[in-house]
Amino acid sequence: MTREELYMLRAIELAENARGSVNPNPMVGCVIVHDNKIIGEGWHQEYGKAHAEVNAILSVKDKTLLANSEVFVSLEPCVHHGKTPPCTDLLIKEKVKKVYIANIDPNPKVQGKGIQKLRDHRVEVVTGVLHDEGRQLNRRFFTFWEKQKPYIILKWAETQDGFIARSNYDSKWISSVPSRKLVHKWRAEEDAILVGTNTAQHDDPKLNVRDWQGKDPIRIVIDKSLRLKQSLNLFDQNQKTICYNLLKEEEKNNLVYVKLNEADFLESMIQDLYQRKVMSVIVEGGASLISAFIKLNFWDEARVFISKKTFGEGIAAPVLNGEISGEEKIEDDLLRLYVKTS
Ligand code: AOF
Ligand code: ZN
Repeated sequence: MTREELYMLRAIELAENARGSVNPNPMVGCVIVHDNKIIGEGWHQEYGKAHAEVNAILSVKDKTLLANSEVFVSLEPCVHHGKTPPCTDLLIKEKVKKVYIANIDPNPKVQGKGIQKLRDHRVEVVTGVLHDEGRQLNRRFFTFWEKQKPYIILKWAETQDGFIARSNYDSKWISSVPSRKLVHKWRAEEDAILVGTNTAQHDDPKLNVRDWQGKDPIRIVIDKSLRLKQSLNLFDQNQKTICYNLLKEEEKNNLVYVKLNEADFLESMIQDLYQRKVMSVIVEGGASLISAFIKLNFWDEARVFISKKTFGEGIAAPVLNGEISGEEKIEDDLLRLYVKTS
């Protein structure tokens, strides 16, 4: 690893601190180096608050060192007046010597303009340092802007013999306790969590974060003919909930009903979520909803728990033709991770 990559790795590590706190903004980290020593570090900590570069500059004790320093930032510095003033202006004002960037910001308000402005002001710019790592870190953000849709994660647990539930829809409990805890961590990392009608009816899930510390995601439920009982946990209004259906459009407090057409139901639901700036969705079932996402090629990543239990009969688990990107043992379960290749 080169020295530039090493400093960028630190910037990416700092960015990671913001997981779950800055959506729909990207996670960004920044390291300031003078004479081969790190003199400042920062990251974008909270949506709407100071960007990584601002926090890194604030952390520098001797501000006179900024002129002639090198700045390593995981995303191209912004040029727009958003919730905060442009970071490029700050870097130019502080007369930093060189800026290293992992990725160009795909947000059309920036998209190369930050790099151009720095160069126009004689700040040297190097791009693409740990490019792949930067894209992996902010894969939700890149998908959101480049494909104009939320990043979609499919998640399910299946038995050794390939069932996701028994024929009576009973699916408790296929995966182990540590696996279920991990799912709560995942919930806190995504903007929204989606279930279909059968899962809502049979499991009566709360879809909140209980076994982990973090924010609750937006709950999304599909209930085409509005047959779900209002007494279900999903409708308790404790969390923002969107119910996609074919019949009514309504908004009361935390509960939003959105009416869609049958013909392109899932496509328009995804489009609506994009418009609402939902950057990522974790789909927690059931089998037919997950299979529909697979059929439409609407997924980006899948996380499958394979338990040692067997059911012998039941509802078949979805079948995925993705590339296995990793496997991990979690107590008695095998967690298999898939990424979409095309
Ligand atoms: C940076 N450094 O640390 C981040 C950037 O509404 P605002 O002002 O917070 O702007 C959000 C946009 O700014 C976001 O969509 C992305 O393009 C960029 N994020 N840029 O220079 C940062 N978080
Ligand atoms: Zn900025």
